[in-house]
Amino acid sequence: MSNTVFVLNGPNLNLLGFREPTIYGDDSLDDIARMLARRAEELGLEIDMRQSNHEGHLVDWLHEAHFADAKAVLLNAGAYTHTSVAILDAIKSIKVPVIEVHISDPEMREPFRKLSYVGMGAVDVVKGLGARGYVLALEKAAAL
Ligand code: CA2
Repeated sequence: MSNTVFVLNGPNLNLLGFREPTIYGDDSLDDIARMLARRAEELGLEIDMRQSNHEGHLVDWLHEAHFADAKAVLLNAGAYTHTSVAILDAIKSIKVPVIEVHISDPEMREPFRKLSYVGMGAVDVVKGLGARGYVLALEKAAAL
């Protein structure tokens, strides 16, 4: 197994730090990447972080994590969390453990965010902790 942790981010998360700070906070995805890089160095891990607005990219990257023998995937699939059977099937088809991450707590929001297809395949979830939830998820990945 490699020491690389894939951090995959779904639709609209490229806007983090620029819009809706009351829900998602002030940190941008680049800020989160810097936090993760610092902690990863302490933990002896490598980070491969990506973002896409396209569902199929997330499916392809989950497969890539498998073929790269990644240690874990931290996955914030954005709104695809609540809709994508394709992403659930991809999670189930790989042997790399996936940790679901959300900045907000979807369960405390609109009813349609209560269902998580990602959660049906993930080994763990970190939600509602803002950007630092990614760091906690990395620590969980390190302990797997
Ligand atoms: O809380 C999370 O991390 C979410 O995955 C964010 C998704 C939402 O659909 C999920 O229910 C929970 C939405 C990401 C949208 O990101 C934006 C960031 C800044 C401004 C607007 C949208």
